Amino acid sequence: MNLTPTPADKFTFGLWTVGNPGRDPFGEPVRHKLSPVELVHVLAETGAYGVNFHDNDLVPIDATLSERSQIVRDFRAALESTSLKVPMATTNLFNDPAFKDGAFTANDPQVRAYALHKTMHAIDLGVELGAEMYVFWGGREGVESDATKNPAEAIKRFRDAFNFLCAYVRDQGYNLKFALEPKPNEPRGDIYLATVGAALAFINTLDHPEMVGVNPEVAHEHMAGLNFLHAVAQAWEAGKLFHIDLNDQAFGRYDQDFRFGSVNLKTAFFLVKFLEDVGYSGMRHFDAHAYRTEDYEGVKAFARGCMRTYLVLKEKARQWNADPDIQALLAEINAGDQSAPAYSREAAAALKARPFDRAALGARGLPYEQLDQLTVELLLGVK
Ligand code: DIG
Ligand code: MN
Ligand code: MN
Repeated sequence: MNLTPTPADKFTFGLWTVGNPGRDPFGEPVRHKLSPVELVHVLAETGAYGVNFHDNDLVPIDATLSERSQIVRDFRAALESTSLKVPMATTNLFNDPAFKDGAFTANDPQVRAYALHKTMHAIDLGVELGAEMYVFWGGREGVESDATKNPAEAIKRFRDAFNFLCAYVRDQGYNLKFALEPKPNEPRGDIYLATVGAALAFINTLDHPEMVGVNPEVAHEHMAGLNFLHAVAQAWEAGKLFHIDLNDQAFGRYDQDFRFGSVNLKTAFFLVKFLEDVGYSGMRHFDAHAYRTEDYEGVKAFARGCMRTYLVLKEKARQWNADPDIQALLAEINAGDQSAPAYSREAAAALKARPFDRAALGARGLPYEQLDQLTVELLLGVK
């Protein structure tokens, strides 16, 4: 089995992933900071296709214009020497204290204006380096107390911001799409647009919904206790799976952002199988970071592990699709005319008049235990 990543796999990582110094709410950094240029070389060494960034991962928030220019020149040179691409960019609207009450949904209109200001400059930076996808994760867009904000007003503020930024991108003539990344909580007590479903409903209320999709993250739907594949499938079916954040996460825990497939192998398998079966052509972005125990060799092992597990599961999906026992059970399960009934008055009358043997419908055995066991044995390598 070939487990060496290629550009065709479109594996990408954010600077903030392999560059995570290992700080957590209860401990100081365990790794020295690497520069964006050094991180590009780390990712190139592991075989990644692309590198993404928040504006301030690359350009410090208080950098001068000349410092910005030098940083961009150095970064661009590293991209050229490694052939790494920048498919996606995003804005850090969560670190700076100015955003402590949110960015686009903050009660202070000056903060909301500053968030638009910062995002437009960050969009310019992303486009300058080749990004065609722009992610919005609203880490601070929420509340600890609903006494502080009317949630319907917050949604209106979100809509005003995204309508303004879509108009900016159109006005600039940028080839750029937006991907909203939901999360139910953390760092805020509750975050608005908490799930993929909420984000999909919101997108339909925008002036230019065609420009906006979603960036589902495994950990975030798991934090909400949801089936990640179902969220991804709904986004895909709606033509809104613009990007995806792959990682792993135990249910009912803080945002762990673990290495892809390191917690729920079976759910990771069904996800990879879906993405490959439907021909998802977007980036496979690993928004995860290494354990705090690791040095930079461990960080590289983390990055390789994300990509290797994806490739193993991609091969397992091919085997699943080719397995005669599995396919025979699927044929049995899906027997009969699966076409949707077209409505007509006659069809409705005939269906209402049609007799059904309800007992027989309920008595039919479905070989799901066999099918799932075959899947498990294929994943365990005994099939
Ligand atoms: C967290 O899951 C968020 C931030 O890391 C970033 O804004 C976004 C990009 O994938 N994911
Ligand atoms: Mn996360
Ligand atoms: Mn993410």
